[in-house]
Amino acid sequence: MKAYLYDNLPGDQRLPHDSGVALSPESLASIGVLYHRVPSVAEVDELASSRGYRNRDEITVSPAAMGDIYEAKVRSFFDEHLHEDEEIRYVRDGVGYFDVRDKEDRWVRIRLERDDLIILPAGIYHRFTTDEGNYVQAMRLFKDEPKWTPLNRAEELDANPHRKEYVTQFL
Ligand code: KMT
Ligand code: NI
Repeated sequence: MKAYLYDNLPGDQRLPHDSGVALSPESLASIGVLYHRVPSVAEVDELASSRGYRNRDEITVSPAAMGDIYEAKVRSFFDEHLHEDEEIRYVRDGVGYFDVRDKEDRWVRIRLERDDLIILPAGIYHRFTTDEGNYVQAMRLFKDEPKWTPLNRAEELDANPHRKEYVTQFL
């Protein structure tokens, strides 16, 4: 895992966009984003059951796995959004970038590779992309029914109870 401020320069979303300003796991925790390196699925099982998670799936994001829709999928994951549930993402292979908004509404880029696990709180604005390798395999874990619905950033969402809770707790 490596976290840093996103450079906001033009160029493909899959480039590193590393501004050179590194961020610590503690600063991620201050916005509710928890990082763990988890070398075995057995330890993920423990973490998941201790936090009340009951569902999971595995997704491979790559041209080989997705075919013609790959480019469109990668673009849609990169639309800024939030979810109404906390969720865990656990990278099994390849590389993925999660970008999350910090307290100043800047993008923080979090580079995840094999055995990196991240817990995103409900209500945090974020987006996702593969890197130039165009390949990531990840486990997605949910507390209840898989609720994938991304809610795209919008002013109306300021009134969303999950967003309000996040803002109260972390921003
Ligand atoms: C999310 O929440 O944005 C995603 O799950 C993106 C794809 S999972 C590697
Ligand atoms: Ni999401």
